[in-house]
Amino acid sequence: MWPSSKGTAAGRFWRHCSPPPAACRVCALAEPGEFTRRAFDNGKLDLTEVEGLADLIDAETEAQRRQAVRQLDGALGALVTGWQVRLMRALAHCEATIDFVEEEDVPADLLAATRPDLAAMLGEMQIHLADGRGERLRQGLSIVILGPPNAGKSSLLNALAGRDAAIVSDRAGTTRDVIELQLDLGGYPVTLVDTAGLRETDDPIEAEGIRRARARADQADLALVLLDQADWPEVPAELAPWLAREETIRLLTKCDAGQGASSAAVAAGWQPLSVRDGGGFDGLLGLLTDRAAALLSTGADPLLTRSRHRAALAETCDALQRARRWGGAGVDYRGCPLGPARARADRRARRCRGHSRTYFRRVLYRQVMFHVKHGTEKGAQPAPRPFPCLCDKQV
Ligand SMILES: Nc1nc2c(ncn2[C@@H]2O[C@H](COP(=O)(O)OP(=O)(O)OP(=O)(O)O)[C@@H](O)[C@H]2O)c(=O)[nH]1
Ligand SMILES: [Mg+2]
Repeated sequence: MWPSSKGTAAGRFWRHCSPPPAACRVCALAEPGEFTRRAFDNGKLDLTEVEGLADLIDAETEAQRRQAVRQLDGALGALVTGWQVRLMRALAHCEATIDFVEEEDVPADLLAATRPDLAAMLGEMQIHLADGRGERLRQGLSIVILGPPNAGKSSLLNALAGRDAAIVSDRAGTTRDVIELQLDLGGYPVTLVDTAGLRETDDPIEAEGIRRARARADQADLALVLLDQADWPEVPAELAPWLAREETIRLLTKCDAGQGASSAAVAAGWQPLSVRDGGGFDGLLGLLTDRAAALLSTGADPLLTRSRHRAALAETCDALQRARRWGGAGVDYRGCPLGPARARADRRARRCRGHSRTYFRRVLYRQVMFHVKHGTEKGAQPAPRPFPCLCDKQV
C-alpha cells in the first residue's frame, strides 16, 4: 500500500495468488478506468489528459503514440487554460466597465483594452479550428483506390497490405462493396479503401457498390486513380472529378504487359506501376509515406484531437465574435451577452440583505480578478476568497 496519486485517501493492496473473497465487504476489484476517473474527479488529471491516456492505450502507430503522450502531458490542456485565463480577464474587465464605471479607480478605457486580446485569441482559435491534423492522426489518413473495373485496384490493395485481403479475378466487376484495411505507413496510420470499378451499369447491386465507392472517395483524404496501361489514353469520364484534384495520385497499372507507360502518359502525370513484377511499387510506397507525413505530422503544437474539442472551440469563437460586435463605442448594453452574469449578480446581491449592492459587486469583481491571478495553475486548490462573501453570515 502507498499514498494514492489519484488524489484520494485510498490505498491499494495486492494479495498474491488469491482473488478477493466473495463475501469481503472491504475489498473490491477496480472497474476499468476507475483510477483514471478518480484522478479526474480529484483534479489530478483534466479531461484532455484523460482523453490523451485513452488515445495512448488505443494508439496503433508511433505518430499516434507521440500525439497521445503530448496530450497526456497536458499540452492541449495548457493551451486551453491559457485561453481561459485571458477570457476571464476580459470578462472581468467587461463586468467592471458595466458595473463600476462611475468608480474612480476603474479606468474608463478598460473595455477598449480587452479588444486587441480578444481579436488575437479569436485568430489563434480559428487557426486551431482550421487544422484537422490531430483528428486525422487519431482516425487514420483515408486513402481510396478508384478506377474502372479490372484496373487492378484489389491487386494493389493486397500488395500494399501484404496479404490477400480482397478477391482478385479477371472478371470485370469482381469487387462490389467497399473494403477497408488499416495500415501502418512509416509510423502513420492509414485506412486503405478498395472500391467497386466505376462504370455505367444496369445491375442494381453493382450500381449500389459504385454509389458507395463515390461517396467514400468524396470523404477520403487522398485518392489513387488507377487505369490499365492498355486503356491509355482513353480515360473514362467517371474519373474526371478525382483527376481534377491536385492531390490525386494517377497510376498506370499492369505496366509489365503490353507497351507499358508511354512518355505521353508519364508527361500527363501517370506513374507506371506493376504489382506483378513490382515496378514502381517502392516509389509509390515512398510517395504515400511522404504524403501521410505531410498531412499528419503534428510538430510541437498541441492540436484538437476530437470532435468535442472542435465543437467547444467553434462555440467559443462564435461567442467571441458576438462579444466583439458588442464592443463598439457608445454601446447599448441592454441585451448584451453579459446580461445573465449581471442578473446572477443581482440575484445574489438581493439575497444579501443589509449590505450595499455596490459593495457586493466590488467584492465579486475582486474575486474574479484574484482568480485570474492566482487560481488557474494546474492542480492548484480553489483560490481562497480575498474577502468574505457577503452571503456568509459572519460578514
Ligand atoms: N499483368 C498484370 N496483371 C495484373 C496486374 N494487376 C492486376 N492484374 C490482373 O488484372 C486482373 C484484375 O485485377 P483486380 O485487382 O481484380 O482488378 P480490380 O480493379 O479490383 O477489378 P474489379 O474489382 O472488377 O473492379 C486480375 O486478373 C489481376 O491478376 C499487374 O500489375 N500486371
Ligand atoms: Mg476489385
